[in-house]
Amino acid sequence: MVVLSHPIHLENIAQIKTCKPASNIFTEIPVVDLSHPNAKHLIVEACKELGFFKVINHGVSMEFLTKLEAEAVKFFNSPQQEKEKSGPPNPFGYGNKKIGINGDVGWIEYLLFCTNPEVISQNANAVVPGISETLMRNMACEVLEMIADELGMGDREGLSRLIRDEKSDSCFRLNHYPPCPDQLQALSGRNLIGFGEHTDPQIISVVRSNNTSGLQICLRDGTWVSVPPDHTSFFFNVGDSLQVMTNGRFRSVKHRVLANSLKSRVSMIYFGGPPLSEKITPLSSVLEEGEESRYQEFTWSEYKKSAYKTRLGDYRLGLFEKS
Ligand code: GA4
Repeated sequence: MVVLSHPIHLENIAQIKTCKPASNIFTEIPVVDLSHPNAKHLIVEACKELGFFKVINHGVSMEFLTKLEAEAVKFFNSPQQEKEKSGPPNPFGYGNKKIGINGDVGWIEYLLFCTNPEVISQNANAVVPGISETLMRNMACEVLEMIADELGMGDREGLSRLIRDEKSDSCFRLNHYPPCPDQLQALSGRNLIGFGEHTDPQIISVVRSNNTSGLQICLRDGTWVSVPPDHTSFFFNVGDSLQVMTNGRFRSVKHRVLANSLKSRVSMIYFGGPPLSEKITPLSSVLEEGEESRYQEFTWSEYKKSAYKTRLGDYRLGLFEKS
């Protein structure tokens, strides 16, 4: 268990939404063994059905993952004033409870940074030694290459190139969800929302967390289910851009995080985004003859600008759907 020695203060707690403690544990998360010959097929099936899957046999040692986690814990354990030096997040930097700029709040503190060298100067302070996005970007590329293969794109690197590109607009975040305060749990029997429901705007996201539960995904029928944590694996979710690139065949999964009543949750996430000027439009290899795009054409820059004007739970793709 991760022990963080600086509990977060209780101010503004009333603004944070609550939710019944997780009960619906989902045992059917698709598990993809990256070394298995059938992996690419399983990935594509999971992207269509759930927009979410877990990757095992990824080749990253537990020793390395433990080291990364320790760096993140060290950062969150440092004095509040030190952390604040990397904030506020506009949009990159250290944030505490406030998410985005449109009024969302959660039981969370985080560090958000951009991985594009052209933007890095804007968040020079927001760097944790030893933490780099390379590992998770490489894994995202491997998975995108399998997807491209399975979708018959011809060019195996057609998708991964978008996030390998030096102009790729990807970002990385470290999250710390402190335990839900006893007072609140006892009074209402409810958990605080750590990160409210949302979909990720980018192409694909890779998540690694410690062994604390909290992540939930929304199934097709609208049921919220809890994802059993697994600190040895990586979880992947489809983002809005990949949903558009597959003309709605892949599902950008709605997800959220509930605070755990007993333990801290620490996670790190890589959000693979394309260059700003990239047109987000359905891949010709997925379209059937005569099939039209369900979305108006837009660039990643246009989508991102529009996304940053929304609240977390808004349906961001709605503005770009053809009527
Ligand atoms: C959700 C996915 C990523 O965490 C993120 C988030 C971003 C932020 O935290 O600043 C956003 C959110 C995310 C979507 C809508 C806007 C922007 C907060 C928010 C209310 C870094 C991202 O790219 O989009």
